[in-house]
Amino acid sequence: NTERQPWKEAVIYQIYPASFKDTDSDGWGDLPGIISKLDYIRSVGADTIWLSPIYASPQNDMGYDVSDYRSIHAPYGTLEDVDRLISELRARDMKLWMDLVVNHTSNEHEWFKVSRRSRDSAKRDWYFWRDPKYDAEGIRKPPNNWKGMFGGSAWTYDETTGQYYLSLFLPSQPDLNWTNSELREAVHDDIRFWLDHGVDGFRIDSMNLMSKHPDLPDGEITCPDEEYQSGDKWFASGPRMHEYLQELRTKVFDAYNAVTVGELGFTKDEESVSKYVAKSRHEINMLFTGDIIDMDFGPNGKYTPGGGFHPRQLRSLTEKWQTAMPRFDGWNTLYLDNHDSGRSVSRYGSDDPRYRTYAAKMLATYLTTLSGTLFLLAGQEIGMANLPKDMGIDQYIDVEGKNYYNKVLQSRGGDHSKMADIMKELQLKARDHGRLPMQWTDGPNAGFTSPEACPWMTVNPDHKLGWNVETQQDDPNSVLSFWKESLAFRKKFVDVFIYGSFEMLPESATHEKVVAYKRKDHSSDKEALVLLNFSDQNSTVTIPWVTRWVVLRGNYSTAPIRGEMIALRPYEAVVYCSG
Ligand code: ISL
Repeated sequence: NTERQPWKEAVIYQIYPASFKDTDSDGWGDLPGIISKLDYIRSVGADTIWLSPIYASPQNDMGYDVSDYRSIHAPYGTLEDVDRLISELRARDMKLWMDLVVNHTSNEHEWFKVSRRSRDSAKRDWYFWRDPKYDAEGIRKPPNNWKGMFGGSAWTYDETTGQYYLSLFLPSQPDLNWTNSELREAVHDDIRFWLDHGVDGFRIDSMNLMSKHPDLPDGEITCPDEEYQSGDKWFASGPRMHEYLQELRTKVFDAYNAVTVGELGFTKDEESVSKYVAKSRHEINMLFTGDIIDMDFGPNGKYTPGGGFHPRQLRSLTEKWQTAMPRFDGWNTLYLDNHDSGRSVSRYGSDDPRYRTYAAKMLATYLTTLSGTLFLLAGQEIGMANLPKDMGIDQYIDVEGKNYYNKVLQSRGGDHSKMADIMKELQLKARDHGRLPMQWTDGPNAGFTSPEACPWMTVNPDHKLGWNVETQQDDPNSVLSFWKESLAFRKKFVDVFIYGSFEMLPESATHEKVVAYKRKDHSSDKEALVLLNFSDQNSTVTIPWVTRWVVLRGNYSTAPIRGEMIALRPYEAVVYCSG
């Protein structure tokens, strides 16, 4: 795992294409917009872009419902635009990763249209079709009790043939049946199509759902009051999962030296994770285990009240993966934001104007001083935050949050005034926040689109208060400047921060709100200590040996007072180095 590789040192900038930059005033970001910002992305210190899906799609799930893997959703542009993007990236020594959404397609994909036509259709077996069940009263029921990821049953009834098809996400996202080898080959060909165009890597969406238990058994009844239950034990990391990944690797990715990162749900224990990423298994390069994104979920799901963030969770997950990956020769991903969640500064830091800059810089210090490949969501580098709390439910448009809100609303007699607890969760974690239009300027529509255009998603009004690229670009104290410096700093000390060893200081040795760890170069004595205060209060830590160390970096303009007792100011981050 200390073997140096460009992909391990890469900084990957995730672009949610609809929200990045619109050049034709339709309120929807596009490929020419992305091309126009490549110099900017490079200037931040990123060398690779990962595009959330840009394929043809009816956009029921913002492109995670693909209707044709080989063409581009028209508002984004054309295949020629992708070719131009690739050559512009090459000219800057940058790389392109695409999102690979092959656990399911859109119901408008030609494969599904053929599949649904008749029970003996040539592509019937490319999806999961099953007969209905009937209860004692003769009422038609789905083939099993699985709950869909966005609510309701995971099965959709189709009148055409009187059968149900499996749709773990939306009814318009039917699951592909990977046990069918013709389907697998068709998917392989579609992937090769992009690799031949020059794509360098993929983020594999819902990766470990691609193999299900062949019998599709009922999920255990854990919520007796609910009609449908979680079936994850049977649909996540199924028996042929590793076979499919090894096949993808040897038959497709290897010939192109493509790099892959898989999204992993449900089976996140060390042993399962090691099977995906141990180098010797030749499957994928890295994983998003997602547990860092799920830290503050409620006990019965993302938006159920009763969750919340404590730095203790981050301390233990960071220690777990920083120490586990080297053990099984895997490689970490580092991320705090993506398009499925709230902005990290609002969730794990603070978007209170008094602390926001410090908190955003503190989180940047966390991400840039750990071992792994670093992923940044567009806007994170300028400290973009969640929608303001005074915005009501009508500003939230994502299907996941809306479906959940409506389900609870119904159970509370349709009374919006009783929804404050759920609103609070949405304000922190709704997927909308990760999808807000990029804030380029303090002008109309934050410069995301022209002033007269209507952006597809609410623009956060805080772009007028300095939370935009233009304002931060020339300010040496801005979050943006801090990110640029932090990424350069990380590069300068790759042997410590990217390839070095890791040791977490226990909570008892520091402070409950302080995350503190040491990083050490394997081949020299160079050592660093990182102290991060996840609190809006001063947190005092006592680390006697650090009195001899020097401060390398921090997010306050002055270093904390030197001594055995270090009083960290709100959201302060300090990096010390031994000698
Ligand atoms: O969004 C989630 C939590 O808020 C996740 O449960 C998510 O549904 C899961 O991680 C799979 O996500 C991916 O596939 C979905 C798509 O909606 C997400 O945007 C994508 O990241 C279906 O393709």
